[in-house]
Amino acid sequence: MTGRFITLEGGEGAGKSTQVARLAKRLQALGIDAVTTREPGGSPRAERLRELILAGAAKPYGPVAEAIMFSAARDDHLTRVIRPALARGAWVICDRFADSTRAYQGAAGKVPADVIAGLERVVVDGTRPDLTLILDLAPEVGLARATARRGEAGTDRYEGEALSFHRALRRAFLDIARREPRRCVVIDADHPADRIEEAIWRVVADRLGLAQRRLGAVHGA
Ligand code: Z5A
Repeated sequence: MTGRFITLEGGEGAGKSTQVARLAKRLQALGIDAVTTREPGGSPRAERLRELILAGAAKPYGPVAEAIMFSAARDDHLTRVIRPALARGAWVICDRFADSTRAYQGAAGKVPADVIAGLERVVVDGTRPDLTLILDLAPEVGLARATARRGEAGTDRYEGEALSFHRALRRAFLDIARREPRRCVVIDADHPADRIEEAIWRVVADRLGLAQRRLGAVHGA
């Protein structure tokens, strides 16, 4: 028995965490065992690495070392959480995954593509997402949302990067979607959350064959 693996990707404040929770709720309403998780983090050891990375502890070592640290966290997360959940038939919905390494450390951070691909080959191996939803939003809008939510707290490692970095990220995610259309779907994230939720639900139902599972049940039909 194997479950389904769905990842959500995109820039800061695109609404990934919001939509991960909403998608899980709708799947659970259909009786599906839906597990939500995130990267970096998702397992106790990976969460410890998350704290270090987002506090900027890896930054002085350079982008290659950061890519290795994200990959180390991913390795533990895959081993302890994602693969066991998929093996028991659960649907795993993950807030960021390997595409974030490609975009942040690869395209925007200038780590060579063959290094990123090598790390992915070793760590991700066969556990590739069945579906990746790329929430696309102008970085100015996403950063404003992230700033409004943060209030007085300081920026983390990546929120403090220049706008040009965030624009490069957006291009990188769109490029990934263009190269892998069977896995990736771009969702316009410049809409109210309810509308994005509906768009995501249509894609999930269509791509992962939910029609047979009484799609109407979530609306009480
Ligand atoms: N990173 C990396 O470099 N390499 C890697 O391999 C991986 C990650 C895996 C993780 O930080 C950082 O690690 C990330 C990339 C890097 N960079 N940063 N910073 P994180 O998990 O703390 O941050 P994030 O992933 O960017 O998430 P976020 O900023 O929390 O954004 P979000 O999850 O996409 O959005 P949200 O939390 O759902 O919503 C943000 C706010 O907007 C919130 O107040 C919502 O209520 C609001 N919101 C949500 N949707 C809407 C709509 N539709 N309209 C208006 N307002 C909305």
